[in-house]
Formats: sequence, C-alpha cells, structure tokens
Amino acid sequence: MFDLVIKNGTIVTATHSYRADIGINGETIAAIGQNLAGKQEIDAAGKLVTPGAIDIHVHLEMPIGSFTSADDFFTGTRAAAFGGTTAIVDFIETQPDETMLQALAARKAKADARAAIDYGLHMTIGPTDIAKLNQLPAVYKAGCATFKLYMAYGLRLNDGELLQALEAIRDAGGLPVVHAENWDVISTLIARNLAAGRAEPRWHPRSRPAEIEAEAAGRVIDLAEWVGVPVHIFHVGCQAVVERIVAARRRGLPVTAETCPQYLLLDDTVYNRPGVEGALPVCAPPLRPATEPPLMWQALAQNHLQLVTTDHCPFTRADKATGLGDFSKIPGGVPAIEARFPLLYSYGARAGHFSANRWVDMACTMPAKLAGFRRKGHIAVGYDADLVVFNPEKSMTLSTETLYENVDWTPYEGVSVTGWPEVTLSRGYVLVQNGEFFGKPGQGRFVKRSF
Ligand code: DUC
Ligand code: ZN
Repeated sequence: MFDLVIKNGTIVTATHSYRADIGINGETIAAIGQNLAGKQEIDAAGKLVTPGAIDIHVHLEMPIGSFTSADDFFTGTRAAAFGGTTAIVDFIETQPDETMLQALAARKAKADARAAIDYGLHMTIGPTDIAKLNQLPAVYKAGCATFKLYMAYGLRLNDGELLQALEAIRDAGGLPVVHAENWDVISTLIARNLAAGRAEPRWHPRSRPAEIEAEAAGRVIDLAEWVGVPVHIFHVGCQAVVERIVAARRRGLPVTAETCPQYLLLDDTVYNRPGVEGALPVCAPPLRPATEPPLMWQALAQNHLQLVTTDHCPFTRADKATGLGDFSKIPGGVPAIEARFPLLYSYGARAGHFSANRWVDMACTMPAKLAGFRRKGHIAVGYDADLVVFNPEKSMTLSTETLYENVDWTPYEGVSVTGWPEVTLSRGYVLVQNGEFFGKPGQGRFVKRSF
C-alpha cells in the first residue's frame, strides 16, 4: 500500500510512453508497475503522466534599474505550478561589498520564505565579481552549479573578464550560462537611433541585429573552447545564432542552447503596435521577423536547440509605459512561466513538430540534466515525486483573467491551447488539482545542484 498512486495513466518520459501506475511513498517515486494500490489514488485514465516541468531561466522579484519584476517567489511559483512546472532556477547578484556566499544566503532567505515549488539559483558573475573568483569552489559546493555571464547590460563582462570567469568556472566544475549579445554595437546603434529621433519600440529590435547577436554567441563559444569548459547559450531566437551552435556541436564541442516561447510564437511586428502595446513585448534579445519562429521549431525538432525555458521577467503596463519616449528605457522581459509547458505541447507536440517524448525532454529532462538537478526531470524509482497529470484534450484560452501570473498583460492574450495540467505534484504533495491550489508560501525548497 503506497501513500499515493497515480493509476491508469500513460507515462511519458523523454524516451518512452507506456501505461503504468506510479506508487509514491512520502516525497519519492517508490514503484512503477501494474495494479498498484494506495491509501490515496488519482485516476489518470486518458491522461499523460509526465515529470514536473523545469524552467531553468526565470527572474522573480528581480530589480532592473528602478523597477522590480512583478512576480515574487510566491506568485511566480504558484503560476508555474498551475502550468505544470515544479522547479525553477532563478539568479543571484552579488553586491560589491558582499561575498558570493552572503549574496546566496540573502537571495535564499527571500525565496525560502515565499517559494511554493523547489528552486535553484544561478550565481551571476559581474565585473565586480572578477576579484572574487576564488570564491567559486565554495559557491559550487553550496549548490550553485551554474554561473550566469552577461555580455550586455551593466553586468556585462569584457572579453578579458569573460576569459577569467570561464577559467574559474571550469576549475570549480561548474557550467557557464550566457546572455550573448554585443553591447558595444548595441549601445552605438541605440544612441544613433535616438539621436535621429527614432525612439519608438520598433527601433528596439533594429538596435540589436541578429548577425551581431550571433557574433557574441560565436565569441563566447570560441572562448569556452579555448578555455576547455562547456557552455550553455541562453534565449536563442534567431537562425544566425542557431548556426553558430550547430557549427560548434558539429566540431564536437559541449555547447548547448535554449529558446523560449516568445521566440517560437511571436515576431517583431508586435513592436509596431500603437502606444504601450508596442512596448509590452520588449525583451532582450528581441523578437525577430516572422521568418524566424518556424526555424526555431525546426531547430528544436532537430535537437540543434536542446531545451526551452521562459526568461520569465514580467513588468506591468505602467512600468513598460515609462519607456515610451525612449525604447532603450523600457524594462525588458515578458511573462511565460505559467503557460510554457502547455504551449509547447499544443504548438509543438500536438502540432506535429516533435513527439510527446521530445516535449518532455526539452521541458523536463534536459533542463534537469543541464542544470544539475539529480533527482528531478524524470520518472523513475528514487526520483522526487514531482509529477504532472496532463489532460491532452483540455482546451484553454489564455488570458490575464485566468492566468495566475501577477502582471496585467500576457503576450498570449486570447491564444488557445489544447492540453493543460490537471494535477501538479511537488515531492508527492498535491499542489494543484483541477484548478485549485493547495500549496503555501515557503513550501518549496532550495535544491543543491551539482554535476
Ligand atoms: N532579458 C530580458 O528581456 N529580461 C530579463 C533579462 C534578459 O536577459
Ligand atoms: Zn534572463
């Protein structure tokens, strides 16, 4: 007799689909088999049973300039749970007068009080952290196995700093995860466009050309190759970058990359919308011309891109409107933490771009492997009982009215999906069932990650 049994469902892993029951004891998957009996049972007949989805790129309550992203660790993780996501990885930024372990403790304290699902944290290495690179082994040991490097914005590293950071990450046994854009070119183009009176949101993508984004991705791949460290490229939305990744992987380099729903489902015509509507989807890297999203679906199908994250970083309409007279002042980021898993099912697997197994691979299993979650992202005995009972026939129309994300717009307003989670389990606990949330702030745990 197990504590809980999920009965009669079709288990979908990254490699197989099969009919079986899952027996759970406490927080762990204890058995997979036929005719299992539990003190509590959930009937999953006609449903898919997948690992909980994992989103390794989110920004909750993230300060950017004078703004803070609108979802905090509770609202963001609750929204994630409604959409079938049971673990996230957010970010730490170390202040100049702090050690990295102090910064980890501070960020962890914030998340521990609020998170409703398990989480990890990437350690950001900014320019003032170059003097602190000897702290990396301790940071890795504390469970931050992945290190964020920016090539854009105030936290960007120059090439010499990138080199030093990559070497230190290699020596600590960690994985660099990189925002690859060429900031010198971007800031020159922004200044040129603003000086010419070109201040509307449509000048945002025109200040960040795809070819130049590819240059930055290629540069960090080359540096990582020379240093001898794997590298993961964040938020790829154009074929020019995919080509750099394919070329590196063909050379046998340990290079991986992700895309996000916005680069699969939206294009740069949204920036032409009048008023604040054109400012809302400003994010970096920017959305690209309509020829690009089909290429991103293809790149996922061919495993040129290995996973899908969200870069969830919501700002309110009021926040976005502050940049209407100058596109470079619009706080960048879009929401997607809730709908990523269903959107990928509906528009990816159901639409025939790839199998349901590949869907699970890119949203659950690969993110866990890549980020160093050792007991998540797969359905097997001994793994955390983070599971989703997914109804492949349930239709939903996405809207700010029904989504739980704490922001007053969504790029997917009015978009229909077929397939939505009915039950989300976090370590054996029923967090969401039939649209009702049973979690509470702080029940998510920090997960130490390692390779
Ligand atoms: N890009 C965004 O648009 N927002 C958050 C951080 C990032 O890289
Ligand atoms: Zn990001």
